[in-house]
Amino acid sequence: MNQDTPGLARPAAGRRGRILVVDDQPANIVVAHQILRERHDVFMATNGEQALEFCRATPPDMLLLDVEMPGLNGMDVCRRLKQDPMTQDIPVIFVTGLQNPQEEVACWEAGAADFVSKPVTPITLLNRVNAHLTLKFQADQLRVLAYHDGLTGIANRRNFDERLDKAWRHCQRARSTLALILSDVDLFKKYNDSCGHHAGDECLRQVASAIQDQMRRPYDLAARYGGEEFVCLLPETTLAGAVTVAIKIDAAVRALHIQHPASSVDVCVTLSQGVAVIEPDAGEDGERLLRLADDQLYLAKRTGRGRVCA
Ligand code: GH3
Ligand code: MG
Ligand code: MG
Ligand code: MG
Ligand code: MG
Repeated sequence: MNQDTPGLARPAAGRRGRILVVDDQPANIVVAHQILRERHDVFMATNGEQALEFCRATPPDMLLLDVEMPGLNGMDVCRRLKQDPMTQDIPVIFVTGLQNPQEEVACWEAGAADFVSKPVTPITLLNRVNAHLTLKFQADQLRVLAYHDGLTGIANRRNFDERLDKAWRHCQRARSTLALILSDVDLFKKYNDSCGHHAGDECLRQVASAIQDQMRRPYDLAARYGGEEFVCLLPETTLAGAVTVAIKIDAAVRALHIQHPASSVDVCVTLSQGVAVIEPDAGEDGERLLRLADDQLYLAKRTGRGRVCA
């Protein structure tokens, strides 16, 4: 089937999907591959364990899943995918020879996005796949928009709030410390006044990127906290470790050499930073950690700006 086949729906932006076809009978995989390969990248697994492993290692955009397989059956696979935050958003279309309504109910309950019955009609399979891929791509795009700052592209406040909650609980369980850095651009109102808002926006983009570059571990998060204020969340980090990161951020921002003609701190843009660390306690949430870091930030401002206080 080519692009112009009548009745053929196109997925969002004509993007190719990564589709995992899971079936214990290789002949069924071959049929699906022939139908999908022109528009999508098709991967295959011949049992449930293989499918789960593939999804955890390199999450596909969609699964076409056989119901009856030896070992883990399709419903088991679907249930497990839906339980894991890493894989729960992957749509699952069951490809089934079942005629039994109770089994259909069980598939929906396991988290199916849709059904296609065997033997498959090529255009029906392709249209179902394209329709669900479109939804998946749009949902992915919405998540990116909802969790990232429009100006700088780094994580936004909502993203940070959710991650702070998770990191708090993680460090509480692991009995480790959680560190936080608040970084505020010095005399930024004056920067805007002397260089213009457009330059101000560009300055924030560069500062955000310099801060982001200092996040070296997968669980570290840099976010725009608001206005000209940024926050870094560093799980399982000591105060000394976090201060080291703050000093690197300070150096990286100075190294941008963004001229600040109205600054009394330096000839170029600088940050004031407050660092705090806490051993998360069951009785509270991240608010206290934020307050502690904010107190240190205030101290950095009061004692001359362009410095790190902890
Ligand atoms: P301080 O050193 O005490 O932090 O002084 P400041 O001028 O940086 O702090 P203040 O809170 O007085 O001003 C922050 C300024 O940041 C004012 C606001 O217009 C500017 N700002 C906030 N968000 C943006 C933005 O998205 N783009 C631009 N260009 N400016 C912004
Ligand atoms: Mg089978
Ligand atoms: Mg400021
Ligand atoms: Mg302010
Ligand atoms: Mg501020």
